[in-house]
Amino acid sequence: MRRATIPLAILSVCLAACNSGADNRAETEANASATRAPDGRQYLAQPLVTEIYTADPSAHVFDGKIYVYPSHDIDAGVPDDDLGNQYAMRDYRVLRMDQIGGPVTIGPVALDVKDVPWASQQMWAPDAAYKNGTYYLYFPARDKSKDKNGLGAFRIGVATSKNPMGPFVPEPNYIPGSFSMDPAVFTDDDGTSYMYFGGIWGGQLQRWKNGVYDPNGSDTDLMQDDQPAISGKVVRMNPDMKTFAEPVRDAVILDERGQPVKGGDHDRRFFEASWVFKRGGKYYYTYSTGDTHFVNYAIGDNPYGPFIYKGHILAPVQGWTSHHSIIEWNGKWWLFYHDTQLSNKNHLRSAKVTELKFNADGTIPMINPFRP
Ligand code: FUB
Repeated sequence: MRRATIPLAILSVCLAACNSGADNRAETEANASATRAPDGRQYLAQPLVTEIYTADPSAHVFDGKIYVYPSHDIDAGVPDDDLGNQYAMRDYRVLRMDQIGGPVTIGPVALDVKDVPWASQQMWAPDAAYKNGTYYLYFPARDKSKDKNGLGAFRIGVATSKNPMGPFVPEPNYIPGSFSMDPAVFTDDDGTSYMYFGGIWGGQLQRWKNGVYDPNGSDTDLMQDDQPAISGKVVRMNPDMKTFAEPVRDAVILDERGQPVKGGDHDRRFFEASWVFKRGGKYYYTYSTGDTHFVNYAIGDNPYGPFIYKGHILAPVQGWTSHHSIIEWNGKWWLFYHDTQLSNKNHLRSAKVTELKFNADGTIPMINPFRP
């Protein structure tokens, strides 16, 4: 992955913000007063928290409060590469707020990779769900196999808790039939839950064909520009919320002519970061385009798709990755996203939130993460 090239002056400070019950160790090395990007643009929003780095924010409303399940970025000293090895996260911490813009509580460690029997490393973007008194934390990590790069295959695990902040107890094995990364669980009005997941390049989706993994497979999708793009995945969950109810399906994105978006169409093709929400009876499938750094949306009539491509939701943020979630709260819609404002390093990101608006026809005006 692309390396950030513009260094910031380093000011190590304890950025004591709105935090209770959290580890107060300052992890950030940032200029606390930086409200402009290195190129002079002004950020649209400020980080939710500054004591720790948080990314890939999956937001939910549970019992009237807003909970955010982010990746917990750390600096493991791993250089940037196209496989994402620099994203060497080891645990999860949950954020809680009573209202958007209010104080944010950082929870204690909710799950540590050392407590997950099947996982070796890289606790990437998680999500959460609630059902019948139990909270479910879904998380990707590499298993203990070795591919051509000496790295494990990504799988998706689940852990449970009676408390939305955790701690979560992991199942001994990953979800049977799961693979790749970036799980996002959407629960429809009838109570049926679906998991959307997958990512190409470092997320390994291109190595999976008909349910079989090739540990020597390609590290990118660049070999199939003229073919239909590799699709993200969707699968219905069993009522136990720990297993898949059916074989995994493709979440296909079609262009305006009803043709599958092509692999070479990097402004539109799926890369990672699935998130689905429902509005006006329509299913909005949202995702990141990876190497072109957009968050996009496509609309379908049912949870499986196909989804018709509509446009960009979020223009490129500062940093290589873009990953988001969308919730309705207090009569408005909100986009949670991340950027590298506090570090200017691709792997040390900060979650943010801003309002998401809709046009009368259900389309979404693109958000610029910088002020005009
Ligand atoms: O945080 C690690 C990876 O970076 C996520 O899983 C991707 O979505 C990207 O944000």
